Amino acid sequence: MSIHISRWDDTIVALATPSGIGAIGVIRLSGSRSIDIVNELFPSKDLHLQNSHTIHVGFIRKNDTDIDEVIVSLYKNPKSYTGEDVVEISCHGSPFVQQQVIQACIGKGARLAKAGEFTQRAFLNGKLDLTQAEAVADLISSNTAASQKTALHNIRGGFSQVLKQLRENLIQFSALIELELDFSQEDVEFADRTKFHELVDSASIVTKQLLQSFQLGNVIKNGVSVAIIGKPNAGKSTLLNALLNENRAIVSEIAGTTRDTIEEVINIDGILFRLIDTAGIRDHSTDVIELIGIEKSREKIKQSDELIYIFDVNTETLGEVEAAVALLREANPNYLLVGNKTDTIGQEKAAQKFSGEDIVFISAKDELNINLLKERLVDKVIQGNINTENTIITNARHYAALKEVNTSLSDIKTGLDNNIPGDLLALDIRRCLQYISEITGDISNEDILDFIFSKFCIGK
Ligand SMILES: Nc1nc2c(ncn2[C@@H]2O[C@H](COP(=O)(O)OP(=O)(O)OP(=O)(O)O)[C@@H](O)[C@H]2O)c(=O)[nH]1
Ligand SMILES: [Mg+2]
Repeated sequence: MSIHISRWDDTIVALATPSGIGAIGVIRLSGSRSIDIVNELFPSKDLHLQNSHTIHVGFIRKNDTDIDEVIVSLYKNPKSYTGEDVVEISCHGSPFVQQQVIQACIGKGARLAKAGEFTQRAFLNGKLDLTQAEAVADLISSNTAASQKTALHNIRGGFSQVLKQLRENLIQFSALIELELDFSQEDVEFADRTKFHELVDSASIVTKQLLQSFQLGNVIKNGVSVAIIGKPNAGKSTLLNALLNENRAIVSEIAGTTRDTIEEVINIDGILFRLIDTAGIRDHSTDVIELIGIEKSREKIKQSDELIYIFDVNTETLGEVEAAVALLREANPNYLLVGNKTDTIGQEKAAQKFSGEDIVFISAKDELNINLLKERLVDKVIQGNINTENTIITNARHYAALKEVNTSLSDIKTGLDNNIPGDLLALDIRRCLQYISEITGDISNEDILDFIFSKFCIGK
């Protein structure tokens, strides 16, 4: 395994807080010279004489001029984020002051950090494994409660723990098989095949669960697109406005009001939903612009993660709803039926008229049952199994490697069923281990590492 040790002698510096004006800005240094460098700029105290994990107030001074009054925090290796000597300078939040402090550090021999370099060093020093390091990037960019929770769970090593268990079991078995091979003359079996069968089965189950969680993970990370579709005048735009709680889309009694799609984002229970109001679909329209809109609506039906099919409980018949359901099943089975305008005929009568279908009855105009609809939208995404305490895959790289793990586990299973010789079995197990290790970074190549860490922001 080759690792860029060469640039390790450098001491790196970067602004660790977002650039721009804030109450404070934190400048972080990491590397063997970080204490030296800050010490030269900090006449108030000799930082070399201070204990790790202490903070110190004083001035940063460059060429006999005070730049700012700051607080310096010391973290001596190995007990720091990167595992190296780390110094953090909390200065006042003006970008000008921050730049001056950074420039002063560079003047004393620090180098500006590259994106993700702090976390990369943490990984290379064994402070984090790759899944944890990637979770740091996810946490920084998380914009909902759910994505934050998942990322935090993985930083704490949730995913790594599951993989570690898997890996240990396989290694144990593979060691026994290798031992068997050493005694191949004697025709002994150290490794209990039945027990291993069970182990592989349970590993497959875990892997499959993780693979399935990817869809949910994607949702947590990227949000769910929901197209609101239905006939003209069904109340699609009124519903969009009710869900958003604002008058975003034009509503009118004229059929064909919405001609272009309108997209807005809402956060329900920590999940981002991208709502798309569409042009009502009707078979006969002579309006060219409306026809283009209808074409767009048809596209959205196929592309979106979820559909809301909304209809007017007064004008639509049960037969028409059933016909729509048949079409939806084919186009995009992830739909929710919404009966609108119940304020006119009442909930009960509406329920009677459309009994037999699973429908959420609402009045978009009076904002009746809008919260119930929101709950149903969330339920549909998570299908009862979102619990961010569980391990959820949100990362495409992990997903790809897990798929390989899954394949090699089935190969092992097939091998066991066919009683293949131990040396072949050992090969399959090693391949499986290889993929598991790729995820955690126990085996990694430079390209993968560079790719992962380049996605971080500077200062992390
Ligand atoms: N009584 C009643 N009227 C509603 C309700 N929701 C919408 N409407 C009315 O139905 C008409 C059409 O509403 P829109 O929201 O524009 O319908 P749309 O589905 O977006 O229509 P297009 O954009 O033309 O396809 C308007 O006059 C609304 O005020 C409701 O819950 N109850
Ligand atoms: Mg509309």
